[in-house]
Amino acid sequence: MEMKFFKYKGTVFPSPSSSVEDLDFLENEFKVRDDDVFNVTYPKSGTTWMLEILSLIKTNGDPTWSKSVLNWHRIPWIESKGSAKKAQEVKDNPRFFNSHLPRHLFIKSLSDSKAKVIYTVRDPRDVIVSHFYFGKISVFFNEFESIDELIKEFLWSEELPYGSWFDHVKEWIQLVGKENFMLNSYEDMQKDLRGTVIKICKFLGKELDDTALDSVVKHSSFKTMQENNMSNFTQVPDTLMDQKRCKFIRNGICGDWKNHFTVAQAEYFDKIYNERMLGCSVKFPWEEK
Ligand code: PPS
Repeated sequence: MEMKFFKYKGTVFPSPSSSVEDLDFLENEFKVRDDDVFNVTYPKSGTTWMLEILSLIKTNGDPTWSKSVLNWHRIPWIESKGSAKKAQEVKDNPRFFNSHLPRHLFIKSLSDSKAKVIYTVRDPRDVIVSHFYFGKISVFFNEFESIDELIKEFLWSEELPYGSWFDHVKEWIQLVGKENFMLNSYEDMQKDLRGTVIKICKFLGKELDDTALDSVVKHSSFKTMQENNMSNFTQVPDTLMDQKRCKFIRNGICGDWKNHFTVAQAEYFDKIYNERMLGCSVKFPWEEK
């Protein structure tokens, strides 16, 4: 029987989406180009949303591409099976990619390049809730019996796909301050999507007029994406993702954890979170009281 997960250098990855050979090629042989753009996240932090925004920025707000081509073909997950080898052949620049890889397993040639990285973070309590529901519908994550079980796993274990949230975030934010690195948050996107799109355009050196900006915002809204069959993963076979149980583009709010955590769970989470983030130089939106 095929294993659901495998390990690469100690980190867990879902077998249906990647392999040791793919990750090894990506880390050691893939050639980053200076004008590449990477949409990097810990899973369930807003990857697909950023993918949509980048697709729309690329087409100057024209939604034709987003409405006619599957999102993973528009902007592939670079660690997924065969993706890196295929990307080497791509002639067009700039290339856009998504990735959930932790920094220490990322493409080595990134360090010597001017390629841009947009790293999106999300309140880890909402990441837990989103992960909990995704585990019920997909083969990429395990299903947990209760939120309580997942909270403990999230806080203490290294065995979730793509590793620990704490390590992932702490490693990537070491690049804050570099001119080719942009730290973004799901919370900022919710608070001011237009402002975030403007920031992304500035970071990418791309100028969009007001009409184009309005179109990016409109076509990357929760409702539009939920209804867009090229963006909502309904084209993925049920055997991999069964959305009859729950939609991939599920709820899309900040603070959903308040509907799922008990007071005791929230207090326990805060305690361990504060311990594990001690000394972290970045203040995140969800830490503001
Ligand atoms: S994955 O599987 O790691 O690629 O998932 P990811 O795309 O990172 O995260 C999925 C969550 O993002 C929400 N989402 C959105 N929220 C607001 N607006 C838009 N347009 C949007 N698109 C996706 C999605 O609903 C998942 O969050 P939850 O909390 O489960 O709803």
